[in-house]
Amino acid sequence: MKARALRRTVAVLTAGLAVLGLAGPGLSQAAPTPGAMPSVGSSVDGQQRAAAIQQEMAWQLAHTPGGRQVGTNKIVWDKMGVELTLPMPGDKTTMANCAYRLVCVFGDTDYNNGPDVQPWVLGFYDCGLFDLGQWGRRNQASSWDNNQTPGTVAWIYYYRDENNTQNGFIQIQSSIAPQQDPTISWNDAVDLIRPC
Ligand SMILES: [Ca+2]
Repeated sequence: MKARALRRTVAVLTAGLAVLGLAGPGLSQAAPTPGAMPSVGSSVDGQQRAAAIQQEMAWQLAHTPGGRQVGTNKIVWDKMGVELTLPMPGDKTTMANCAYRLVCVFGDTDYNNGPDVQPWVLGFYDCGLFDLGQWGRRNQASSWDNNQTPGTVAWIYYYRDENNTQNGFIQIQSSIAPQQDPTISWNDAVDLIRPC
């Protein structure tokens, strides 16, 4: 094939793909880039919040591989034993939302009844050491609920130096189930959690 004919073929193919991409709703949407978490701004109404949740869900799935979306506002990482919920407009998350056998960390104080416009809940149901940075949520946690089997101890920590995690981490608090803390003593400082 001559160069000009090849160029024309490529151009036609490209145009065809562009048409295909624009033809179906959703296909033309840019894939979420796991860079910065989408921001909802300082003030949102219910409709804006619902749209922001959709954006944040897409961002979270791209940012933290291995998750599967199980509802409008919930993602589960089965292999890690972790789930994330983004409260819907009007939702008031309470302690009761942290299911039995889970330890839950909330982005806002009072189990997300505080002032944050972009609240979240991470629930852990397996033992291990988890870096909240894996979900893009270091330095945000403000309350937590240890609803594991009675007597199970959980810990939260912060890194000595977030830019060099080789320097280790320090315990902020421990919790013996069932125990709830509406305000974590070091607000917006949690980097790591050990559910058990
Ligand atoms: Ca917070």
